[in-house]
Amino acid sequence: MLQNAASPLIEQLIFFHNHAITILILIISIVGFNLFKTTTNKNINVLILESQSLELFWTIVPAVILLFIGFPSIRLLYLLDEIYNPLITIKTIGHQWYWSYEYSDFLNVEFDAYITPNNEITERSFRLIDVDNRTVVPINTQIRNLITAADVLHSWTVPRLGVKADAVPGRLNQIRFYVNQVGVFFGQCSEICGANHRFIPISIESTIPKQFISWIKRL
Ligand SMILES: [Cu+2]
Repeated sequence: MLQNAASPLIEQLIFFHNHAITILILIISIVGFNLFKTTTNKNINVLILESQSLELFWTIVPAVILLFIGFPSIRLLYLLDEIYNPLITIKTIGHQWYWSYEYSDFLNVEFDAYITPNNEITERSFRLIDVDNRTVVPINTQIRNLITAADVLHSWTVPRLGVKADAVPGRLNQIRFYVNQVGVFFGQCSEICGANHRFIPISIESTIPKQFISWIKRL
């Protein structure tokens, strides 16, 4: 099941997913119904096998359906790739096995995020999915994330924000997100990166800009 959207783009992606599934269900129902009809009725076979207009119909209609899937899909593809006037840039580096973050817009703001060990769990943290240093971002702000890795391939993923980008050593990948609600959003490394691949979660905490600034000052 898809998690609730926390950014406009993943909202659009979920909407597109539902749109495509609706078309899929319609096709399966209509084709299934006709298959059943033609295999159980002897006379209808003659009608279907010798009908020119029917052939024309089932060539054109799927082409039109493909356009209805293709155009929204291409629109989203380009929207996801667009970096629109980011206010903050975060640099994310994947390591075996932790993530490190740099806020290059501020002086000396960089930290490592390791998974919270089970014996350090409090009522404010989450088991096996939370980190010791959460990545704090302000809400309603365009944020650019530059992603790379120091050793092997990793993948930085946060489902509720609709972001997933490979962290490749020697290469800088770029994504953006816009969090439209206050909260903590979790993700996990999505590229097998070794023995502790499962133990490098991602937690993004979004707050109001005032709290974000006091967090930056405390670092
Ligand atoms: Cu991994």
